[in-house]
Amino acid sequence: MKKVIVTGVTGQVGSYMVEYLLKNTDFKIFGAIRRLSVPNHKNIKHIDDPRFELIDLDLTDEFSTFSVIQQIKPDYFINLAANSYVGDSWKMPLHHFDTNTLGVMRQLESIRKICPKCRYYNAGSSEEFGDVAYTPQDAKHPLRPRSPYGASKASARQVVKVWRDSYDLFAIQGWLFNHESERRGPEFVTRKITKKVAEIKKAIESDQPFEPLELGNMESKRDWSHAEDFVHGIWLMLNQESPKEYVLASGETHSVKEFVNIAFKEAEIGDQTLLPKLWWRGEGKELELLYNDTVVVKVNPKFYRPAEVDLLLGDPKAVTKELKWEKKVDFAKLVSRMVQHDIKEINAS
Ligand code: F7E
Repeated sequence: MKKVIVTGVTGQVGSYMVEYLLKNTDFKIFGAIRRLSVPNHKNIKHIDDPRFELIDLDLTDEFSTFSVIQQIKPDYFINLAANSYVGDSWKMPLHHFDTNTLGVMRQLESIRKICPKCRYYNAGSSEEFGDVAYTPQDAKHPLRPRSPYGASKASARQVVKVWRDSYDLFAIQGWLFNHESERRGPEFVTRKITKKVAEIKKAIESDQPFEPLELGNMESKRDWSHAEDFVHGIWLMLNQESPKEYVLASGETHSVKEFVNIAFKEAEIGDQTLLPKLWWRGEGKELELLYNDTVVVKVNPKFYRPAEVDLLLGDPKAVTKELKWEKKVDFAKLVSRMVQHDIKEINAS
């Protein structure tokens, strides 16, 4: 039986990857988790299959990386674990590099010594493109990161390339543009919005007071997909004849403000034209969204970043043409799924 190690299985992409592999292969899947004092297994607790086993692996620990790879000798290694919150990367840049860059080097060093035939994927990021030189961004776009997180992923890309070229490994780092879901962590803007929209809806309906949603830069634009669509793309990349890196993206870009608009609409809170009315006032750091006369969204400058990536729009043409990958969930459907999930969750609590 072939063996796959997937890191980051408690996260959204990792948990979807495990479900995908259980459904589409007959391989044994080892889900690597990092020991936490308060474990968070919410995204994987429903997975009950003898072909799925949890193992301990900390990306910052060379010894645990080496011994896990030596013990399992995997056929595939899918590295979806990372320190992934861009906003925090200015606060702990060294930790981002240790996990996201050196962590990759630790894995590749072990793989080349123990099981050089193992196929390796590391999650790349559109944050590597950063201060973009042209739009849409494809695999030829230069690396111009704007955050320590982006720099850590761009450096990991060079590590993957050097190990691939030097030791003839099947090692790739495909680019993932933003990917969201009902399993997304609440620190990321999409889930922060959908959770709060559900909370505001409940408060309005039960005539209770509520605090407004506080956001940073609402003008920034992102190319958002559903995380579940990307796991298929990652698997296609890993199973090509020779290692080639692709961009996975929806090919649409929307501002944070647009996301907010659609989320409120999906929750049926107010309307842009009818009463009760939902309307925008001001701009930049003064921008706010009102429901009749009540502020429901406002800016808190603490959520602005020291340097922003203003616009990201990925070009998925190559992966669509060469690997036949296609997205199934578009932007409207993504927002709808997340909002409806959070309304259900808050009503059940
Ligand atoms: O921010 C703006 C923020 O934190 C999106 C990670 O998965 O995707 C993700 O990185 C945008 C930014 O994701 C708030 O300034 C406004 O422009 O949801 P985010 P991200 O930084 O794009 C890439 C592909 C990755 O690789 C990363 O690991 O939204 N924004 N107001 C805000 N962002 C947050 N988090 N919170 C706010 O209040």
